Order: sequence, then structure tokens, then C-alpha cells
Amino acid sequence: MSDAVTYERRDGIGVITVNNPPVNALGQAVRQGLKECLDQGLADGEARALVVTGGGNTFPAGADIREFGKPPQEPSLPDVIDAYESSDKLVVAAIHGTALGGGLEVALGCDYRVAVESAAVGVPEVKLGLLPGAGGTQRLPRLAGVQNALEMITGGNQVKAPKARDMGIIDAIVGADLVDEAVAYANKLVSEAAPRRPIRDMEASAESDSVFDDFEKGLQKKARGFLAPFHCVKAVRAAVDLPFREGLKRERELFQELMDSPQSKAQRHVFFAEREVGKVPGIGKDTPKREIKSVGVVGAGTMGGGIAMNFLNAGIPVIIKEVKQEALDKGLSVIRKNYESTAKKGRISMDDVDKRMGLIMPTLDYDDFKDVDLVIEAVFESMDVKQDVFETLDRVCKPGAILATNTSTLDVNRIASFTGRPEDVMGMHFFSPANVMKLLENVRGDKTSDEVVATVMDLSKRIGKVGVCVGVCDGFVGNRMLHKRQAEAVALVDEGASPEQVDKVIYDFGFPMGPFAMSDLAGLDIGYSIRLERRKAGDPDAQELTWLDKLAEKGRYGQKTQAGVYRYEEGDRTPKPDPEVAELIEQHRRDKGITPREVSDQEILERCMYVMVNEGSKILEEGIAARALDVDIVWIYGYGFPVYRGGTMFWADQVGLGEIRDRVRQFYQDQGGEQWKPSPLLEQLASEGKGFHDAK
Ligand code: 3H9
Repeated sequence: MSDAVTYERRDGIGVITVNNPPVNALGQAVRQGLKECLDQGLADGEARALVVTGGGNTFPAGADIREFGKPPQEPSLPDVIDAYESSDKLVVAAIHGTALGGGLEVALGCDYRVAVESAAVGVPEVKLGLLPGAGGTQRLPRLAGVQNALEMITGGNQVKAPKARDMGIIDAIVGADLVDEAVAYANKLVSEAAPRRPIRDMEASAESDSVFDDFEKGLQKKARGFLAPFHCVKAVRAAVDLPFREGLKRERELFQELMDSPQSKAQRHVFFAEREVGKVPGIGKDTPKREIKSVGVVGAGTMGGGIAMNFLNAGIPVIIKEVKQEALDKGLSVIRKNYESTAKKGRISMDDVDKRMGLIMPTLDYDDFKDVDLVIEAVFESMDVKQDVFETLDRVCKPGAILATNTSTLDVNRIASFTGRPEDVMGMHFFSPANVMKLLENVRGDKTSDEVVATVMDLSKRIGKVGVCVGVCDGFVGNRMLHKRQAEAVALVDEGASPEQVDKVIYDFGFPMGPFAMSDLAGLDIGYSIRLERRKAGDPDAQELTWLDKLAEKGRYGQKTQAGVYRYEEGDRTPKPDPEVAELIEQHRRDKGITPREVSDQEILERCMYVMVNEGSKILEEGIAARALDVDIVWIYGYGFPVYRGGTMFWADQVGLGEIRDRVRQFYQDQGGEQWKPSPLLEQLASEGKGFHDAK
């Protein structure tokens, strides 16, 4: 017998403990062990009842995801759970940590469930593009009601033990000595001759006739493009419509369909990529990290304020600096307003608002930064201004303080050169709104020390961000690829597509919005002024003015002026096509001597997406991103790339790099341009029949 699961007797109760760190995943050895220990417990004449629990930090947190996609190995999890549910001794699940997915399903195979107060339960399979496939969709609605089960199964979120008790999932909250308490609980049940309580014998009945239809309707918008949430609803419906065994069969069919789907494959890739991305190649776990106990933020504008909020939320004090008192007051009042509106929605208490505001210290004086451990600069995007800021920071900050820039366009190496400590300088590129967006591009300069990289990556996690370590180049990973897509989208309209057609293709692909709706949101004036600056500076790569720039010249800046590529009604963010824009585009074409042609949706998709893949490939070649998964995560968390497609480079691998290379070559031949020059890495991988994720 392996020691993945152990059996012992305590006070007349057989205790079965899973020991498979870090999360007690239910791999083959654990399933086998659970079965064998159950048999041992049933055969143990001195065990009056049984307790199942997890060693270490947690009850099992689910099936072993690493086994997915490989040939199944006996015993299956549903069979193990069936054996527990059929046991003729009472079984109590003793839960701490997180009983998730298959873990909660094991607990549902038991007669009773007790948990410590800090525990949580949940069925997060939907986040892996799956559904609970070991009876969860059949047992949970029987135990907690259809509405609760639908919410938990389609949402995948964790439910804290006290709430789970109110929902009927947990029978009792017990003290911190979990196993002792569970043993006492089991003894009490035995002494009271409490009945066995297999959930399969319970009835599942819907709260109303329309519950499933209503629920599905709600999902149409929330889960647009995803397959799994809809399969989850079908499976729960089977719990109501079919007898238990048949319901299980239906669950299995639906589970298998999802397991075989490209969506689940993509979502499983994202699960591991999200964890891998924090491990920067070449920077080991033992790299020393600096302690960050206080932070300075330069600039209290939209970006600076949003950045500060991340630290306040994590309980880290912030000193925020502005040039004028008025700007400082305004910045602080915006932060307070943001918190108050979160409190109004019930997500934090008014007490939390005060606590967070109590952690912020406004100042007009750089000298107040003398003791902070990290400063992030969020001032105007001009090298001269940055020079001034960094020379000052270098003068006032203590040795060892990390000096970070939030620049999205400027050269971090140059910024570092303004200080006498370039090894302490790094980019921390937050995405707007900075308190909401999860991506943080951590830009490593040529001279940034490993210690600073390790500290900033660790800190990203602490403030709830997904940090991706990238190198210095124009636009870093995200915006560099985005600019290529944007230029292609503009060119497609030049050639004859309408902005609405381009946006629809990208929206239908699964992005939250198309490139032009996004420009309207960001503000057309921003790209316009950058291009204007570049042309003024005589940049040879500066593009000629586009029809988009002509809109900006007319004061159509996007949503903020209720007119951009689209028009907007007062108080409504829905983009509406505008004949005036169509006319301006027509005129632009006439000026350039272009006869518009019909552009197919397929061409739009290929040109907008393959240009990004080609650029992503160059980014990998240059080592700006270390791995394809880093690019995937940037696009998922920074730009809303559909999770069910796994990120730009994962998606490219699924399409096939041979196919993409051929199209890229064709576009290069047809229209030229550096953006279509095939990346040598793409050429090489395609010729070897490999994908970006096979490249080392
Ligand atoms: C399922 O149960 C299907 C069934 O319904 C049906 C079956 C028939 N498997 O996240 P962390 C690894 S589907 C394998 O950093 P935390 C993870 O990769 C499953 N490995 O820790 C990482 O490895 P590394 C449903 C797993 O404390 C390490 O453990 N369950 C699994 O921040 C630490 O992870 C889920 O989807 C796994 N199931 O968070 C739960 N889980 O160190 C998924 C984790 O090499 N897990 N690893 O990078 C989680 O949500 C979080 O890991 C958890 C801990 C909240 C548990």
C-alpha cells in the first residue's frame, strides 16, 4: 500500500488521511489508497465509523489535473466515491483548507461533513473548461438545492464554510483540532444511532419550472463563447429530470465531451501558465528578496491613484506625491470615491474604506520618500519629465529602495541611466484601470538585478496581480503586439472593410470588444499625439496620418467626447455607427486613390491575428518574453484574449504554425511591410512541425 493515504484508529473511529502535497490532488495513488483504506476501515472490527480528511494544509483540492488528457487509470474517482457512498459504516468528511472539485465530490460521497471555520468548498472545474465529473452535478443539487448548485457549478467560486453550512453542504463547523473534533462528532452520531445518509437517496427538485431557462439566459452574456457553463446547466438539469444512476451517466457523457474539447485544453493550459509565469527562468526560488513595507507613488492622477489603491488594498502604506495641492486633493478624493462606490456595492465595509484611506499619506515633497522601500513613478510620458523624477528619486531614496517606472512607451534602460543605481530600477507597467486590471508587465532593464526582479514578481502576487517579466522594447509585449493589430485594422478599413465589420470579427472571436471600440474607450487623442510627436521628432518609422487621426483632429476622441470611431448617446457606452465617420473614411480613400473592395471576415481575422502571432514570435526570438506562455498571459489578463482559446501563442499552435507561416508569407508578398516579414522562429518551428509551446 502506498503512503499517499493512511489509515489509523482513534478513539474507536477509523481515520483515513490523504497525504499528497501540496494540495492532496486525487491522483491514481490517492484514489487507490482511498479505496484500500476504506476496505481496511470496513474490515476493522473496532472502528465504529470512519473519518476522511487531508493531511497538511488542505482537504483534497480536486482531481490531479496533470493526469488529464492521459489514458485513464483505475480506480476511477466516481468508483471510489461510489464505494464510500455504499459503505455500511457512517463516514464523516473532515474539511480544512479548500475542498475543491473532486475533493468536494469525495466529501459528498460521505454521510456527514464537518469543517473548520476557515475552510472553503467549491467546484472550480468550469474554470478548467470542465464540469464536476465525479457526481458533483448530481449530488450538489440534491444537497444544496438546484439554484445554489447552479451558481456554484457554473461560477466555480469558493464558498466559505459558514455559508456552506447555511446552504446545507456542511453539517457542522468545528474547532481547530479538526481530526479530534471529527472523531468526536462521529462518535456522537454513532451513540445517537444517527442514520447513514447517502445523498444519492435524496430528491433533487427545481425551485421553479423556469430555473434552468432563466439561468441559461443569464449565462448568455456572462459566459459568451464558453462551452462548459452551458454543459454544467445540462448536467444539473439531469439531476432533476433523471434517476440518480442515469443522471451520473449523463454527467459522464457531458464531462467527456468537455474533456475532449479544445476549450478545456486551452483553459488547462492557462491554469498551469498562470502558475508558471511567476517563475522567471534563471531566477531561482533561493534568490533573495527585499522587504517591501511601504511604497511611494509619484503622481496622483488616474494611473497613480489606481496604482496606490493596489497597495492600500493589500495593507501596504503609500505616500503619494503631486506637484500641486489641488491635484493631490483631487487624487485623494477620487480614491475615496472609488472605495465608497465599492462599499456601496457591498464588496467592502465603510470601515475598510477608512482603514485603506488611513494608510495613504499625501505629500508635495520628495523628501518624504526617504524611507520607502519602493517608489513607482506615474507621471507624464516624456523622457525629460522622467529624467527629472529619477534624478530626484536617486537623490532622496534610501539605498536599496526599488525605483520603478510605470511607463508604457519609454525606454526603461534610459530611465535607469538617470540614476546611479540602474540595478534597482525596473518597469512596473500597470494597465488601466490600474486597481482593476490583473496584468502587471514587470520590465527588466539590462542592468536590473535578479534580487529586484524577484522582489517585484513576488510583490505582484501580494497585491493580487499576475506579474509577467518582460524585456525592454517599444511597447513591451502587450502594446507592441497591439499596435501591429491596430495598424492592420486601420489598413483593412482603408481597403474597404467598415470599422463595425472589423470590430465584429474580433468580438466574435471572443475579445470583449473590437479594436475600434477599444480605441474609443482609450481615447483617439492618445495614439494621435504619440504619432504626431514621432513625426515631429523626424522618426523614420512614424506612420503617415490615418483616417483615425483625422477623426482625432476633428475633436472626436472617443467615448469621452461621445464621438470617435462611433457615436455615443449621453450616459451610454454602446458604440453606434456614425454616417459622418463613414463619409470621412470614404473621403480618405478617395484622397489616397483607393477603390474599396469587399473584405471577407476570414481575411480580417487572419490579418488581425496572424500579424500579432508573427510579432509575438519576434518577441520570443528577441527574448523580450522568455516563453510563449508569458505572451499568452499578457494577452489574457491585459487585453481580454478569450481564456477558452488559451492566449495568442497557444491559439496559434492550435491553428498550426505551418498554416500561419504560409499566410504570413502570402501577406508579406502581397503587401510587404516589416510587420509581415516572417519571423525566423515561426519559419523554423513551422518547418519542424512544432508549436511555440514546444520551443525551449
Ligand atoms: C476535478 O476535480 C475534476 C473532477 O470533478 C472529476 C474527475 C473525474 N492538480 O495554486 P497554487 C499544483 S478538476 C494538480 O500555486 P495556492 C499547482 O500547479 C480539479 N496540480 O497554490 C502548483 O504546482 P507548482 C478541480 C495542482 O495555495 C501547486 O499545486 N480543482 C492542482 O495558491 C500549488 O498550487 C481545481 O481546479 C490539481 N488539482 O492555491 C483546484 N491544484 O507548485 C485547482 C494545484 O508546481 N487548484 N496544483 O506550480 C487551485 O485552485 C489552487 O491550487 C488551490 C491552492 C486553491 C488549491
